[in-house]
Amino acid sequence: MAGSKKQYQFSFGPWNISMGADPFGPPVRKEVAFAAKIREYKKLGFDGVQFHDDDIISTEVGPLELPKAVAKVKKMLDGEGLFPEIVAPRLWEHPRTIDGGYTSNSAADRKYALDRTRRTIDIANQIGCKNIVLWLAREGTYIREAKCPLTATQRLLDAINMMLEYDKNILILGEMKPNEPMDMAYMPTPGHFLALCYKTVDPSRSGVLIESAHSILAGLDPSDDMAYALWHKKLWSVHLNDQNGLKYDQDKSFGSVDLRRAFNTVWVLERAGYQGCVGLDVKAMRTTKQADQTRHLANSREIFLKVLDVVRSVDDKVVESFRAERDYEGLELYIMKKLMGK
Ligand code: GLO
Ligand code: MG
Repeated sequence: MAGSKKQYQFSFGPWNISMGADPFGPPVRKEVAFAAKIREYKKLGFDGVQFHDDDIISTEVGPLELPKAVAKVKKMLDGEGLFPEIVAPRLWEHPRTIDGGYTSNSAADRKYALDRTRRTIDIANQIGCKNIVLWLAREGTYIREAKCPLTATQRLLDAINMMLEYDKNILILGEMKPNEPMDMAYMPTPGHFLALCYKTVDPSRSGVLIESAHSILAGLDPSDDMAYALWHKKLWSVHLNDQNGLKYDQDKSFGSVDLRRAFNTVWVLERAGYQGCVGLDVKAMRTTKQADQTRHLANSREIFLKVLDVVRSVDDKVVESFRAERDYEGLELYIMKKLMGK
């Protein structure tokens, strides 16, 4: 959109500064204390913090001590001039969620998931955040016969309705991913979740967060997934990153694999007047040294802003004339030259 000069706000989660462990090897960098991570945000040009419930307070903290513990973190954010962008129940680490949370076959485990979600909403309220993100990590199966998929769909809808009724101010943002940790997820794509949004008790408070790597893992183009959700007015946050083909979830720096895909992503967000934060769910390489452990965040932000410059230099009239002539060879070269700075 020529002339538009929207200022984007950037966010990431404390988990994006990591110790470099992978399934084949232990940590390779020292742990960074939570408070020290919070002090990195502004230095790196970020304003928003993405949280899991237990990033804010440990699950051990009882309901009576909860307000005081949350207030401590809120004070930390206020002191740094940061805002909490999202809070997500971390429903994939606890022994009670081995077989999923909301879709578990065990009634006791489903109760744990719902109780923990209500607690997450309480935490979000106290820290001043209305965006509740649901990454449905273990809501799927390793073998398809393990659970009833019809029951699972209903249970997911019931869980979301419970949240919307529990607090009339929150927004639910589903973050869909087709696989990993499970072999197959029940809601593999944003499109699946969007269909569910319209069946909830409050579709106006039900939407999505889309992560680039998750779309790529589903064989979809992130910019098309985002455009589709934007058209529905339901793209309320993004996790921009990159992914080298169909393998484990890589969370590479934004644009580092496919710059043209990054261009199309930014182009769509910019043209649609996307209002949410630019979340960067990126991971440092295992080889990264301790001193460089936040470089992937700064780099991803810088790449986004550089790609934004390219997007803003695109002349809509030129694009339209190529389209009108059905000259897509010409249009392709025009875009490629923009990307090459020629
Ligand atoms: C994993 C997800 C994960 C979520 C985060 C917030 O693949 O991308 O990092 O974004 O836990 O719910
Ligand atoms: Mg993510």
